Amino acid sequence: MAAIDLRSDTVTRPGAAMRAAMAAAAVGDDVYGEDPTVNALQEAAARRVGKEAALFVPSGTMANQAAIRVSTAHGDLVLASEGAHILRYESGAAAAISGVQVATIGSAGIFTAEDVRRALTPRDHHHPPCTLIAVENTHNASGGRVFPLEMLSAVVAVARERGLRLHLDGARLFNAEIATGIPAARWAADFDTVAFCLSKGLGAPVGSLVCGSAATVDRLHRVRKMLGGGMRQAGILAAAGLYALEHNVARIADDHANAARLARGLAALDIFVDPFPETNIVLFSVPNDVDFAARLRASGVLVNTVAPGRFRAVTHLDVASDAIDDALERIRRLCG
Ligand code: TLP
Repeated sequence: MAAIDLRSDTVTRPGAAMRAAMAAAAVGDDVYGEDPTVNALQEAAARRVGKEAALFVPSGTMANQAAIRVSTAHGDLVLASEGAHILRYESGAAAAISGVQVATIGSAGIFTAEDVRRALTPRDHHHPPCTLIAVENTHNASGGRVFPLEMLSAVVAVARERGLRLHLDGARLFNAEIATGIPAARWAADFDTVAFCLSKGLGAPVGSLVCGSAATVDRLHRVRKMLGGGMRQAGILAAAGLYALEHNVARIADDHANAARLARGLAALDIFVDPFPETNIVLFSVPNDVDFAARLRASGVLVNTVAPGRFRAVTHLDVASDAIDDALERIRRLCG
C-alpha cells in the first residue's frame, strides 16, 4: 500500500523531465558568479516578480532571514502576522541573526492598516524603532490564506507614510497568483524584498529566491555568504528551478482543486474543516483525538499535527485526485 504523503508540499520528488534538465545543466562556480544556470534562474526570477535582481539561496528560511537582516538593525521591531513563519518556524533566527523583536498583529494571517498603526511604537527612547513589516502570502498557519490585495494596499500606504520597509514571505507566492489570477509581480510590486520557494508548490527539490533592487540584492549576497549559503556548482539545482518556473506554475490549480476536494470529502465525514481552503492547505480538527495522525499514518496517510486534535494536509504535485479519494476512503475506514 503506497503512502499518501500530505504532510507538506515540500515532499515532492523531481520527475524524469526535471531530472533530465538538472543532468544537462551547464555549471560553474557560483561564488565567483560563474554559474550560467544560476544566473539564468536569478534573471528569470527577478523578471517573474518584477524586480531588478534576485539571489538563489538554499531555503525559504535563508531567503526570509537574509531579507530581515538587510532591512533592519539590531534592536528594531518587526511587525508580522499572527502565526508568521518567520517567527514561529525559523528556529528563532530573526532574534539570533538580526537581533530584532517580532510582534504579531491582526488575526489568522492577515492584518489591516489600522492594526499596523496601533502597533507602531512612538519615536522615543523607550521603544524599539519599527523598521519592517513582513507579510506572508499565502499564509501557511492559517491554511494557505491569500492576503486580500486591497488590505495589502492600505498596509503599504501606512508603511510608505512611516518610512518602513516591506518584506514578502512568498514561499507560496505562485499559489496566490493561481488562486486569484493576480500576477506574482503585482503581489510583489510594493515590497522591498520578496522571497519565494522553488521547493513547495513548484515541485523543485531545493532552493528559494530572494528578490529586490540591485542594491538590496548586493547586500543580500553578502548576508548569504555570511550565513554559509554560497554554493558552488549550484546550476544543477537551479536547472530544476528554471524547469519548475516554466512547467509547474499553471498546474498549481490542480493542487487547489484537490485541496477543495479533500475539504469537501472530510466535511462529508463530519470532520470539521476550518477555514475552507483558498489554496493548497487544508486544516481540520478531530477533537479529543490527539493520536489521529499516528493512526492515520498506520493506514498509509501522512498529515501533520499543528495543535492537539488539529491537523494539516497539503496538496502538491505528487498527489493526484484519485490519491485524494483514496486518502478519504482510508480516513472513512478509520473514523467508521
Ligand atoms: N514551511 C514548511 C515548514 O517549515 C512548516 C512547511 O512544511 O510548510 N515561509 C513559509 C510560509 C513556509 O511555509 C516555509 C516552509 C518557509 C518560509 C521556509 O522554507 P524552507 O523550509 O525552505 O526553509
